[in-house]
Amino acid sequence: MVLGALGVGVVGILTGAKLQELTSDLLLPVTLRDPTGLTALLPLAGRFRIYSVTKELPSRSRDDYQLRVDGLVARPTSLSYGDIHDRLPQTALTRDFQCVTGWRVQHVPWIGVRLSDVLAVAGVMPTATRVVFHSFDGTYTESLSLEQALRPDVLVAHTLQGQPVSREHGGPVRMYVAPMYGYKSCKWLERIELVDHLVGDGGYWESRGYDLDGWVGASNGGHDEPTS
Ligand SMILES: Nc1nc2c(c(=O)[nH]1)N[C@H]1C(S)=C(S)[C@@H](COP(=O)(O)O)O[C@H]1N2
Ligand SMILES: [Mo]
Repeated sequence: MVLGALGVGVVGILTGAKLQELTSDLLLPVTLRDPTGLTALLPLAGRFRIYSVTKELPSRSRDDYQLRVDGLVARPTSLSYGDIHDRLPQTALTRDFQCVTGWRVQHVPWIGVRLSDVLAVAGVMPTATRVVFHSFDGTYTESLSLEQALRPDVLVAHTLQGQPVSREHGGPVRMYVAPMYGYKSCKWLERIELVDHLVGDGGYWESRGYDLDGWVGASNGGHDEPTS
């Protein structure tokens, strides 16, 4: 199903409040994000590393891009880049980005659609308990519990630091799971699958020893659940 066919349902979830949040976040002056200006002077601090577990960086044009939402949903859905960028409600978030290997980028602004808004389009069936993310690199997977997936700080992201998410960073569309370490945010996202069980260990890095729940902690907006 394409988004246009949904008509009234989609209009119903577009709200002025979300656009306001977007505007005010983007208008935050740079000086407020880095009051001393010192962060920018440290050579390696504040820089993203580019990660891919596959040899080549995958590539997909915005025109060819489709995000499938399937599994235990009422309406298996395919969203275009335009659906994600223009037709679904937009949410902006500014948080630190942190990798378990120790690097961290502070105050990174993202724009995208809340995963909860994407899931609402497809209609999650009552039997679903987990959400699996598939990358078009053909290898990487990640997952969240349904409760984690419905948090307001979990985005299907198209914009990073004011620019379209680049190929290196997992564009045209990637996950951004703000309260968790970077490995929970699947790059080159092509499919969101609703399931009723833990699939394997829960993800690529989970199979290599990382925690299933990758909470960063209070520095990233905090969370209400204990780390398991
Ligand atoms: N498909 C895919 N997604 C991925 C990864 C990857 O190798 N492949 N690495 C993860 C890890 S460990 C981190 S820290 C972030 C890094 O995002 P970046 O490459 O945009 O800095 O992406 C995460 N998502
Ligand atoms: Mo990472």
